Formats: sequence, structure tokens, C-alpha cells
Amino acid sequence: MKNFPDNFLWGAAMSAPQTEGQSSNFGKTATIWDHWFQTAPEKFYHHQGPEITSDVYDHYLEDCENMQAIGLNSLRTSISWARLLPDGKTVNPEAVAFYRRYFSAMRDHGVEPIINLFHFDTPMWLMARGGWENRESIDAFAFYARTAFELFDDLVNKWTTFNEPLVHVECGYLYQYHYPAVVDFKRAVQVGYHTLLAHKAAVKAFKEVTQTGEIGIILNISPTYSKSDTEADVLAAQRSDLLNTRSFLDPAVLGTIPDELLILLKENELMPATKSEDHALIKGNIVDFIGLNYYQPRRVQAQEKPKTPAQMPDDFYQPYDWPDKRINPHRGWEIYPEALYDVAMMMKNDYHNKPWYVSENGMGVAAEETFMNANGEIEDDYRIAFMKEHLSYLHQGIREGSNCFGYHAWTFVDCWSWLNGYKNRYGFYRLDLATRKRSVKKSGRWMKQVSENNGF
Ligand code: BGP
Repeated sequence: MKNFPDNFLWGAAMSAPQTEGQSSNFGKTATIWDHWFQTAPEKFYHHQGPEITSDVYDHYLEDCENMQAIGLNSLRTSISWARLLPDGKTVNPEAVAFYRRYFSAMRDHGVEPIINLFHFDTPMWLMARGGWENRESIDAFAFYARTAFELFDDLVNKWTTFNEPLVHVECGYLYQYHYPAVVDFKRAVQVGYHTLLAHKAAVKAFKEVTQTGEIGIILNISPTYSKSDTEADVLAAQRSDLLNTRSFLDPAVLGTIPDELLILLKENELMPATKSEDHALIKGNIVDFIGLNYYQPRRVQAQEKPKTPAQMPDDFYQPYDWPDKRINPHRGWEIYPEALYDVAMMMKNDYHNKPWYVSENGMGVAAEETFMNANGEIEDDYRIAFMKEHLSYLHQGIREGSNCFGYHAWTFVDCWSWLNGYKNRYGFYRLDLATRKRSVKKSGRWMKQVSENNGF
């Protein structure tokens, strides 16, 4: 039996744009996803867009009952910025009423809400002004954050500012998976820098509004493993961690941007525009906790033909295809549960043992109906095995003193995924696309036992 610490959070994660639906109703204005789907639907798997998703807007009560039914004691979702503040300034009363009903229902069902403010869903009104490239985005986000804290402070104790803040940077400004699908390293760094300052400004606002709750940020973590111990491969791995991990984790927890990162940016003419007051904002406003989304490791080797100055991150390191890897063929991601132990030790040793939790971990599988039994239940034993393996390594890290307070699976009910639509399913509950009906999978029933026993 692997026992977890008292009051361990067992739960799941989701986001407003992937689950809420009613994306152009009840006062909500367009986000980049609504806009992109309207203008370029061919980019989206099976032309599946963000209008309906799992329609939590209408199913939230049933969903809260279902959370309780599988033993979840916590759940993370986000507020839609474009719903709460349709023009960035004016509060939408329908949004307030909806979120208050939703968060209250969670609490009534014994589920602690962890509420995130941004999950890749830049409002179009901000995009029209240059999005995160515009320094005004910092104040705009801080205003939104403060508004949300004031409106929902009585219902929410744990807040997070951004989900995976590197992702809208790299997908929007390097790899073309998010609107505006620009390829420009220098602009990407500027977007990242403003995002970091927006996070810091939101933490500052939080400490001014409330003394009782806690605030954190959710980062994607793909610990880097180098192909070999040669100096060049090890340097490539260090640079990968600088860009992909330490760029947000160091300022969030330690209040510093690593010197090595600043040198790398300067040497490659990538320094963003800054202001003198930024230093104090970054130094202070430390988070209370960290959420880490872990799916797969990153394996790198030295870049054989780097461009100088660098045009893309892979001028600093080149992906390395480890021949012994296990892979989830549906998503194409490596399965490497051992990394959760390494992450736990990293938090303990390099980040003052800051309280943290696994804020996402999961396995997306296509055509899950293949695994439906005669009673109509999806027998997702592969998902149970995946979680058990990851939880085992996490457990080892906790036993060795890492301050981890929870594990959230991605996700609760199968949901819409960006450019992949409903192809890969991750939920404890299956979503029927024709009826929006939810039905529990075997993994959901398994999670109930885990949560009841506080271990497995
Ligand atoms: C995380 C995101 C989620 C979710 C998940 C699964 O990075 O925070 O929003 O989408 O990945 O990935 P995908 O949906 O691309 O399969």
C-alpha cells in the first residue's frame, strides 16, 4: 500500500475554453480560439471548434455530482477572461452569476475549487491591441485578476495565474499551433516577458486583496535528459532547462531570472524591452505554491549546426530520439514516469521545498470506444496503469521529503483539445459527442478507491 500525506488533493484539471461551451453566448466575447476557428476551421481536427465543448455551462451541477461520485476532493478549472470582462473593463453579471453557482456547487459537493485565470485563451480585444506583445497586457491582466479575486474570494482559497505560460509563447510565436501563429524568436521572448510580469502583477494584486487564500502558477515541466555526459550534450540540456523550466520557475519561486538565461538572450540579440521598475516586481511577489503539469520528458543533444544568433530554441539544443523510449502512440508522447521522482527532488533541492502539486498528468487515447464493455463502460486499464506508475514515483519523492500536496489528472470529463478536437480522450468520464452525456470509465471508479484510501 502506498499512503499519501494527510489532506492530499485527489482531483482533476480542466479549463474554461475546453469545457465551458456557450462560447459566444451570455455576454462572452471572442477569444483567439473563437476567432481562429471562424477564420481557419481547416486547421482544427475534423473541423471541431470551441463553441460547445462539454457544455459545462449547462452541465455544471451534474458535473459536481460526478466529481463527488468518484471521490475527487479538488478540481482545477479556469475563468474565461473574455466572459468575465467582455471588453476588458466591464464586469459581465451573467458570468459572475455562473461562476458563483459553479464554484458554490463544487464546495457543496466536497470539492475544493482551484481557480486559474488564463489557459491559452487571449481575448480578441487584447489581441487587436497586439496581445501579449503590448506592455498594456500586464495592467489588463492585473485588473482582471484583481476583479476575479474580489468577486470570488469567499468561494476560492487556491488561485493560479497562468496555466503553462510558455505554451502560448512558443505555440503562438514559434511553432504555429496557436493564433497568431507567428514565427519570431525575439517577439516570443517579449511575449514571455510580459506574461511573466502579468503573473507577478497578479500575485501583487492578490496579496493586496486577500490575506487568507494562496496563489500559485501552473507550469509545464518536461525535465531535460541529455543524450550523453559529454560537455556539449550537458550544456544543451542546461540550456533547454533554462528556457523551458527555469525561465518561469526561478522568477516565480526565487524571484530571479537566471543570469545564464540573460546572457544567452543577450548573446543572441533576443533581449526583450524592459523598464527599470520591473526588477522590484520580479524580485517580490513570490508564489505560495507551484503546480506542475507533467506529461513527458525532454531528451536533447548538442546542436550540430547552430545558427548564430539563434533563430529558434533548437539552435541551443537538438531533440534526441532515445531508442529505448516507451511511447503513447495516440499522442506521440514518451511515457517516462521516473521523471516525477526527479521533479519531486528538483522542487525539494533547488526550490526551497516549496509546496507543489502535480497539476496535470494523464494519457490521451484515441478511439476509446474500442475498449467499451457490454455495459457500455470504457475499460481504460492502460490509464490506470499509467497513473499507478506515475504515482509510485511521486510517492517515492514524497517519502524522501518532497513537499507535494496533490495529484490532479488531466482530465475529469473528456474535453475539447485545441487543434486536436475530441480525438484523444483523457477523462475519468466519457463524453458522448451527440448527447453530451457523461459516463464513468473504469479509471473513475478506480480513482474513488484511491481517494478513499488516500493511496493504493
Ligand atoms: C496540457 C494543457 C491542457 C491539455 C493537455 C493535453 O498541456 O494544459 O489544456 O490540452 O495538455 O494535451 P492535448 O489536449 O494537446 O492532448
